Formats: sequence, C-alpha cells, structure tokens
Amino acid sequence: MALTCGLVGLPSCGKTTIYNAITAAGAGSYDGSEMNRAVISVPDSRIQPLVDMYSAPKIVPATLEVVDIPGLKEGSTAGDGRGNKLLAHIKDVDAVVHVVRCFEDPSVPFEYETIDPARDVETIDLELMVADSQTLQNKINRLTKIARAGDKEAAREIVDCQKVLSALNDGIPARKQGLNEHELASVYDCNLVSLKPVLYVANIKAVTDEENEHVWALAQVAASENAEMISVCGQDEAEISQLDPEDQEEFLRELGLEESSMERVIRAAYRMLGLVNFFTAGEKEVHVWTCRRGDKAPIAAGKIHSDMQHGFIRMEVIRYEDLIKLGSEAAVAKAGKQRIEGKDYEVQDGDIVVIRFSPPKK
Ligand SMILES: Nc1nc2c(ncn2[C@@H]2O[C@H](COP(=O)(O)OP(=O)(O)O)[C@@H](O)[C@H]2O)c(=O)[nH]1
Ligand SMILES: [Mg+2]
Repeated sequence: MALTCGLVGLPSCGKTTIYNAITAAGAGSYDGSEMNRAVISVPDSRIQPLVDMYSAPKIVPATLEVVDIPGLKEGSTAGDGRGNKLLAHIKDVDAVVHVVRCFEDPSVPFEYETIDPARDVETIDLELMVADSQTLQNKINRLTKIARAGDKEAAREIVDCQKVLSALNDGIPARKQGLNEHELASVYDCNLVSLKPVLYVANIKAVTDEENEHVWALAQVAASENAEMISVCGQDEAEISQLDPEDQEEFLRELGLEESSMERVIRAAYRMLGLVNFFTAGEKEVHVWTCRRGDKAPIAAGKIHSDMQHGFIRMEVIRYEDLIKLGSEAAVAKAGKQRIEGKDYEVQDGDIVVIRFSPPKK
C-alpha cells in the first residue's frame, strides 16, 4: 500500500516529462491523454549496511507510487463527465505534485501565449475548487434532510461545510483555509482535492534557469502557502534517467545536481506527508516500512500485518545508529540500548523493530 503522488498541471507543462524523469519509465510524451502510473523504490542509504550486517539475501525497500494525471485545464471540471473522471484520479492521491511550466520554448505549444506560473497555479486550483464545491454542496444537501429530522450533529457539520464552501467560492483552496480539527473532521469524507498537500515543481530548461523570473514567481506562490518548491530540468533529467546508474551520476554532476529529481521529489514528499522509515531486519530480509510521524507503535505494526496491530503486545526497538556503531544486536543489548516500548510509543525514523503480538484465535 504505497502512498501516491499525483502529477497535475496544464497540458504541455511537462508532466509526462517529469514523470519520466522521476520514474525512468520512458512513457511517451506525444499523446497527452494516457494516464501513466509507476511504483518507485525509495532509496535509503541505511539499507545496504543492514543487508551487510545481517547477510540478508533479500531487500524490500519502501515504495512510492507516482501517477501522471493528464487533462486538467481551464474549464475541464465543468459540464461533461471527463473532468470528473480526472478528478476521481486526483481524489485517489495522497499528495499533489503540481508541475508548472517555467521554460520558454516557442516550439512547444502551450495553453497560453505567455509563461506565468501564478496564473497557471490559479487556473488549476480553480478547477480543483469547482469540483470541491460540488462535492460539498452534495453533502450539504444530503445532511439538510437529516438535520431537518432533528439530527444535531448533522446541523453542526452543515455549518462547517458551508464555511469551507463559502471560502472556496471566494477563491481560497481548502488547504489554505486554516481549517481546525473539527472542521477537517466535518469535511473528511468529502476527500476534497484542494485540501491535499501540494509540492510545486518548476519545470526548467537548465540548472542556470533556476533563478529565472518564472521560477522566482512560482517560489512566491509556494511560500505564500508554506509549500515546498523544487526545480527540475525535465527534459534533461528524463534523458538521464534512462542511463546506467554510474552514467546518471556523472551527467547529474555535469548539470550541477547532487541528487536526481527522483530523490528530490521523494524527499519533499516525505517531508510533506510527514513520513518516517523504520525497519525489520534479519537473516531472511531487510524490509523498510513507512508510517506517519507520530504514529503509535500498534499503527506502525499494522503496516507490517494487521494481526500485529490488533494483537500488539510490545515493540522491541534498537536505533540504526547504535547498531552500526556497536556492530551487532547483541552488543546493542549488552550496552543497554535495546528498548521495550508499549502502545503509546511513537515510532521514529531509523528504528529497527521486532513486534511481539498475540496471534488471533482461530
Ligand atoms: N524545451 C523544453 N521542452 C520541454 C521541457 N520539458 C518538457 N518539454 C517538452 O514539452 C512538451 C510537453 O511535455 P509533456 O511532458 O508531454 O507535457 P504534459 O502535457 O504536461 O505531459 C514535450 O514536447 C516535451 O518534450 C523542457 O524543460 N524544455
Ligand atoms: Mg502528458
């Protein structure tokens, strides 16, 4: 159950190009109507030392799913069903990666005459908000009947939904409305697309463009909502992603990049979604698991198996750094650095865990 990042943006902003750069999928860029989907392994420099230490023959890395969602543009959510189908795909993602065209190239046709990141972001946001308005209105209509029958909870939810709806009508995406916990709970089942966290990607021609006016404009947009922006040389990096790993490193260095766009997107997605990696390690395999920062031990255990969550007894934890420093599990235990944690423990990035649980009775 990998988390999903959905690439959105105006036609010809470079979504498929960036998708290829991130996933090395080599998807065709010609016909914009296809939805592309790939699962990428999340690199983690701690895997190899663990594999060496346990002589594990198998590695299971954490994964992230990337979806290239085409077709969103001015007016696409109004009227016919096509826009709604698109939005269904956006509803499925955990995070939105909004690709914005920041390169000038008259030979690549675009929706508009000019390059204007703020306008492009607003255009896409408007489509998301139109869809969310419909979703909220439907919920309000449904709840109104229940509220009329005397349901107080429904009446309260209507108030929250109406507040969000009216801010949407004022042009404020749900993620920028500063919703409090109980307002969020009231709209939770609507799965609003304008509420999803956004990472902005400036698609640029060359690293030297990183400071061009368009990138700067997009950086302002991102800053205004405390979102992150990264710039990616879509075309170059899509080509590099097709090379052997060693060649990739060399070409990236030539471009002045330390990390590939895949690594940068993953890092940003991890920060945005508040994800941490924890491990199970043994002589059979080293397995990387992902949970949200703040998840308690039983929830994290549930990522491994639902029985481990429901029958959770305790979690035995050692820290990756301690294991590497001291050289073996036994040495870590001897140094008194193995911990026994209970139900309230919040799993930390770099924890190596063993779950003790009682299996369900047959
Ligand atoms: N010059 C230039 N062209 C690009 C760049 N990124 C993408 N393109 C081209 O722009 C066109 C549209 O890109 P595509 O990825 O298909 O856009 P999509 O419609 O958003 O999926 C393609 O012809 C790409 O080759 C770039 O950084 N520089
Ligand atoms: Mg495309």
